[in-house]
Amino acid sequence: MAILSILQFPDARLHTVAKPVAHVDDRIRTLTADMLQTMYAAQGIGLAASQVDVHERVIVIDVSEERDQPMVLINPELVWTSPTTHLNEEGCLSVPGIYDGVTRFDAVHCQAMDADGHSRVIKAEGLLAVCIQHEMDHLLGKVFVEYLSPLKRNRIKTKMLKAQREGAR
Ligand code: K1U
Ligand code: ZN
Repeated sequence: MAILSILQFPDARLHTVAKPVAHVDDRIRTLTADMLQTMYAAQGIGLAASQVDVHERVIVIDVSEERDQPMVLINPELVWTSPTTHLNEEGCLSVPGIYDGVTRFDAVHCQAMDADGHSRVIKAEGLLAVCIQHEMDHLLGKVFVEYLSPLKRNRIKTKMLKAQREGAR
């Protein structure tokens, strides 16, 4: 297993639209194992392949307290969304240190394949539902700051570029 490098906003590669996975094979299983290790090392609850510069529809999630319930979602699709929404505080491993409110469906049903290539429907609410929606946005090339006002987004962009310049010194 390996810890992968996470792209940082405003890296243009974060806006790439991911392609469906054609075959769940050992290459994809290695990718999901590496993504889980990367997510746990970064203390995240989710990670999309787009964030590690792999533009295929793969997500890993673990919202459990004990960090012992990894989920792998390959080619995820929302097959049902609740009629109600909620404003949730979100963070992102590609925008470290920034937290803000995003409106999401309260509950979703998501069809996806697991690491064995078996298709299943995940019925999610609460933090899991929020995380699935956040990670599926990444696969569409969308970062959560794009829901914020242009003023906020530009401030975040300036702050991130400054931090990246200082970190590179
Ligand atoms: O996609 C990512 O960058 C991972 C992201 C997922 C996420 C967090 C909160 C709401 C929606 C989606 C993170 O894991 S950010 C890490 C973090 O700060 C956090 C961890 C647990 C709960 C809330 C935030
Ligand atoms: Zn994110």
